[in-house]
Amino acid sequence: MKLAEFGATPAGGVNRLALSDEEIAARKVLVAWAQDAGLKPRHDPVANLFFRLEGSDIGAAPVLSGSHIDSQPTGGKFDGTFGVLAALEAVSAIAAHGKRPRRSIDVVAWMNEEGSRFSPGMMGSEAFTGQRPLEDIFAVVDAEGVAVKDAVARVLDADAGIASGPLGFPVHVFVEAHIEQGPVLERDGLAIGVVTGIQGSRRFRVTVTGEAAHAGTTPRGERRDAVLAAARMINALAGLTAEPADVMFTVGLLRVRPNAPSVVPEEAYFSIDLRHPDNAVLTRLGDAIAACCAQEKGPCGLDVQEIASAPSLDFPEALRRRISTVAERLGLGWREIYSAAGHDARQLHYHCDSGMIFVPCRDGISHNEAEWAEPEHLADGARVLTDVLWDAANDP
Ligand code: HGY
Ligand code: MN
Ligand code: MN
Repeated sequence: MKLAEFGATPAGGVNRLALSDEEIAARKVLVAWAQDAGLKPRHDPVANLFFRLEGSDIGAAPVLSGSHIDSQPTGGKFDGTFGVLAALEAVSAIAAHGKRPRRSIDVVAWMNEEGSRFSPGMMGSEAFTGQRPLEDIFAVVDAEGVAVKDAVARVLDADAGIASGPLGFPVHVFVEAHIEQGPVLERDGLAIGVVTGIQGSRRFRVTVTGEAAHAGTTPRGERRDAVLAAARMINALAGLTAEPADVMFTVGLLRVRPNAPSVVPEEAYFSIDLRHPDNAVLTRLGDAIAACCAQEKGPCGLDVQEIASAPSLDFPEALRRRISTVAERLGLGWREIYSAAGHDARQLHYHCDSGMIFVPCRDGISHNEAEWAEPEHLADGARVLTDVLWDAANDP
């Protein structure tokens, strides 16, 4: 609730975009809470933020747990934030009981998971795991032309007095707690979701180039209307991706230039977010997108860029079992569940054994200001996370 004050919207949601002033203010509160708990804060060159509970064997690869505190523009209080605060709560509780694990435990808030201000998302975890070169990440600009490189420098400056750490280090196990962002756990009346994997996704940006012209005087045959062409493309893409029924196709961003009512649009720029659990389906449909757009372009120019591609994955069985064993031990109802939403754990999966713990959220609503989760569900998730982190931090 306190963190939700940073970027709070009148409708009760959160607008705390990556590397924004709101996120800088929220980081300061996180650091203060961590220091109160006796943890050591540090950041890395892409402004990932870490809080460490030092273990007795400081040479052993640490356990890592966390998520993100950046939000969508009309985001909720819990997406990402729960995972960071549950990890902070877990480590604070361990420290408060004077218990010292063998392996250090690091809490992490990843930079720019959501990818709305700077696309694509998951930049912090991609840089940490070496999945995307730092210069590519730093070169991305937002709609105002601000580059990630400059926005990161500003955040690092604002992190007054925080130690700097390396970009990437060996990790024993990564665990991310997150609200489900779907209706299954609530429908089944279960407290814990043991996440089996994450569906694959491919993201594109399409630029349709027409010609600005007078809306009243320009004859139809002479028009190069970028919006009419984009509309035909989006409609055709919806048809292309209509089957199988569980293909997720979203055009969430559409920018028109000059975006003036009496000017035939000279440019339409739109996003494509395509997701499916079967990599073969994702390959077949994703590879057909450019041709599908080209068929509808008419007299306009067309540029289709794929900006991110991540195959569907299954988390390791042993870590899933570790989570379900803890849920059993705590007497909490659980089930296995597949993640339709993307998470930083998808990047860590290629770096170390990774897993996720879901808790229910009301009506499965997320990426919406009405997002809500019950305190006792959040507490149950944090309890499972605490035991999982403690167990893993004492692995030989
Ligand atoms: O889009 C996603 O799946 C994530 O919530 N950013
Ligand atoms: Mn999230
Ligand atoms: Mn999200």
